[in-house]
Amino acid sequence: YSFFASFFLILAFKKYADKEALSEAQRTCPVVTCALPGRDGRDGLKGEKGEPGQGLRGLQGPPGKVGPPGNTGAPGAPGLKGHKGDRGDSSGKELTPAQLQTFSLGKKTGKKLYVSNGEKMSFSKVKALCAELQATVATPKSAEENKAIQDVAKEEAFLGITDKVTEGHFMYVTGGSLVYSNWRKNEPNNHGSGEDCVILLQDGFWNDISCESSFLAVCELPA
Ligand code: FUC
Ligand code: CA
Repeated sequence: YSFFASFFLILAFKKYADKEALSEAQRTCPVVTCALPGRDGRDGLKGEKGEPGQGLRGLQGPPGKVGPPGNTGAPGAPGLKGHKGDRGDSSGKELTPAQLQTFSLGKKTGKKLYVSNGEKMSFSKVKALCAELQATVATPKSAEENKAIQDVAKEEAFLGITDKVTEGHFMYVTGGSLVYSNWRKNEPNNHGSGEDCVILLQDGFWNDISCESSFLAVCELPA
């Protein structure tokens, strides 16, 4: 609105100024020399660019799209020095798990070693546990071995002996008939629904018992 108002004001003022100039010339010019005013001159040169406007700025637009990924950075600095490794084996020999076990348990060469984890379980669990140790269920083949198992067993313990194959004929689970026995008086009696396993009692004598009952697990490592 103000632009148009200003424009008409300028036009109105110019018309008035031209009229004033003409009447002034008619009053002051001598008759002979006086001429009528010429036509309007050409447009002047374009003006300089104006100062920025004072109006309110528009609202900020939404953020632009995410740019492409940057280049891979330079490699990082080297990490800290690691801990010292284990001792090497200068002998060039490597120990098998069984040899390592034999060594850590202080097993004497040429002598069986009896070991227990102090747990009570069924006979099948005892066999599985001993197998994991690359061992068999404790099986005394002499009075000396029977005493050695007694020393390890703080409770009644399963022996590696059953009559599962033929009732009344006890054998080693590793195979073969008994070469030594230490039955308590009136045992084996295959009591109740049947007893195919054997336990070493606290006094060192043997009793046939159910294989499903829980007794101490004692394993033996071969001589
Ligand atoms: C005796 C033993 C059996 C069982 C029973 C409770 O008869 O011979 O094995 O232990 O007692
Ligand atoms: Ca019995």
